[in-house]
Amino acid sequence: MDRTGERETAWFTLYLLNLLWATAGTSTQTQSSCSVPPAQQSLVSGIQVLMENSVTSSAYPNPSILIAMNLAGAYNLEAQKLLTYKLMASDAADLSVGELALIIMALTSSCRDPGTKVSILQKQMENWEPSSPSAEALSFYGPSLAILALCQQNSEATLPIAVRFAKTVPASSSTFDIDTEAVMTLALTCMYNKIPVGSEEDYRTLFGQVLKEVVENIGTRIRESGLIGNIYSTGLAMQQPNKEWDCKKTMDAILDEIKQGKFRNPMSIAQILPSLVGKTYLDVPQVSCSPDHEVQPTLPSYLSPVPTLASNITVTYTINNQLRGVELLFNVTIDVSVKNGSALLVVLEEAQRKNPMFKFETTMTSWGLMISSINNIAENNNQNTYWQFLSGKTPLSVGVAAYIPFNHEHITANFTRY
Ligand code: B12
Ligand SMILES: *[C@@H]1O[C@H](CO)[C@@H](O)[C@H](O)[C@H]1NC(C)=O
Ligand SMILES: *[C@@H]1O[C@H](CO)[C@@H](O)[C@H](O)[C@H]1NC(C)=O
Ligand SMILES: *[C@@H]1O[C@H](CO)[C@@H](O)[C@H](O)[C@H]1NC(C)=O
Ligand SMILES: *[C@@H]1O[C@H](CO)[C@@H](O)[C@H](O)[C@H]1NC(C)=O
Repeated sequence: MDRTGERETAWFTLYLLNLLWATAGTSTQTQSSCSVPPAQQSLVSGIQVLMENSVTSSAYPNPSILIAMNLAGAYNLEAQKLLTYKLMASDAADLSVGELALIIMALTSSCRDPGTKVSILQKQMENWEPSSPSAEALSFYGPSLAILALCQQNSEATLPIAVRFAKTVPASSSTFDIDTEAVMTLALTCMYNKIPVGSEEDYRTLFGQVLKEVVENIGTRIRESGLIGNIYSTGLAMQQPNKEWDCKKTMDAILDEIKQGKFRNPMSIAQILPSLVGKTYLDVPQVSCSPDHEVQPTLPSYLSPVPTLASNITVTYTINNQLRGVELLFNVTIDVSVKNGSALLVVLEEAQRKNPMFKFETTMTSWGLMISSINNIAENNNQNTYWQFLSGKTPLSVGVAAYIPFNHEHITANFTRY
């Protein structure tokens, strides 16, 4: 579809965007109604400390954590330094466009020059194209991060890349997940705000139209509880500058989830923290790097460890592949006994110990361990296949290292497509 011809909608789009976006667009302010109440501040500093303390010399160097701590104001200056140096030393050749983009934003947020990483990412994005005409929505997450990072470094050079990107978006926009739409919104907002004065109006129409669709779609995913999508997409979704929604309700819902201990994974904290301190990824180029925060924050009491329970539970575990290799199809079930309170990962290990068919492999990622292969059937990015985990028929909302099964639960690992 040729969007540049849609002149009639152009005026409406501009009108709408002027309502939705701050015109200058350099820094985003959060409405005062949407800030964390003083009485709840310790919840926020509590998870920030948890996130910062996850940074060790042996841990996966996670750029999202550096971005979050710099936007919020780092407490742990050692962790900040360690992460900055590790990310500076990372080799761009081994990284996906999304990883590269996050590292560029992370180094920028630490006031470091990302150097050749920017030109490498730009080259990669010049050659980028969706894997197929009906490209999978999830495959836009990394490229959206890339447009955002490049826009912040050199918006003029990014313009042709972003135009091509925006033109590929509309066909599948209704199927996007909230996480992807949130990042896409940030990327296109950055581009929209940096269209050079006097350039063709068509850019505004193009970016404006896609933005309008995506922001409207995010609007339809605001739940009764105030969450946008699920709890782990809400942090990213809150960064979109649509001021129409009841931000206070969303904030209260998130603070409640934090109280319940749902934000222990450092990556989940890294994605929610900017919104809790009234910042977005659009603020990355404006971070001031003078040292602040010498004081250690007060910690809330909810972080006390869960007591370990002595009794064992039984978990039924099925591995199912109906997708790959006619002679390789399998659907096998095993009962395993594990200590009550164990993570699902322990169930997988116990199953593997009892029966070699349940052999599995993992990959380390920013979210933790991902199950990449079971019984020699491996996920494949080009074929959009992966191991999905379900409880009964419901997909799990966290990974195997975080999920705690209950007695007689039926967990399935199903090889499927996204
Ligand atoms: C794309 C995506 C996927 C793709 C990744 C492959 C691909 N080719 O892109 C697929 C479909 C495989 C996937 C699978 C799952 N995902 Co996913 N995924 C995402 C998404 C939208 C973007 C990730 C990304 O590209 N990041 C950018 C790159 C640059 O960063 P990265 O760290 O290198 O990215 C890698 C990791 O994110 C990893 N990954 C993706 N999802 C998950 C989930 C877990 C638990 C782990 C450990 C790793 C992991 O795959 C990425 C590519 O290698 C995020 C959204 C978000 N808010 O982060 C959700 C998200 C991370 N996924 C989530 C979940 C729950 C899952 C599943 C557990 C779902 C399930 N029921 O099976 C499975 C993993 C199961 C397993 N085998 O271990 C949740 C995690 C919540 C949490 N607190 O743990 C998120 C936040 C979505 C959400 N809002 O709920 N996912
Ligand atoms: C796989 O096994 C489970 C549990 O035994 C069963 O409910 C399911 O119908 C089977 N699925 C297929 C595709 O054979
Ligand atoms: C209890 O679970 C552990 C693994 O967590 C296992 O090693 C042990 O054998 C189980 N005990 C019984 C009685 O099944
Ligand atoms: C397992 O522990 C939970 C609390 O964490 C408890 O509610 C449940 O009854 C326990 N189950 C068994 C079988 O001991
Ligand atoms: C498991 O994956 C297969 C292949 O993609 C799919 O047809 C089936 O519906 C999935 N089962 C569940 C329970 O999601």
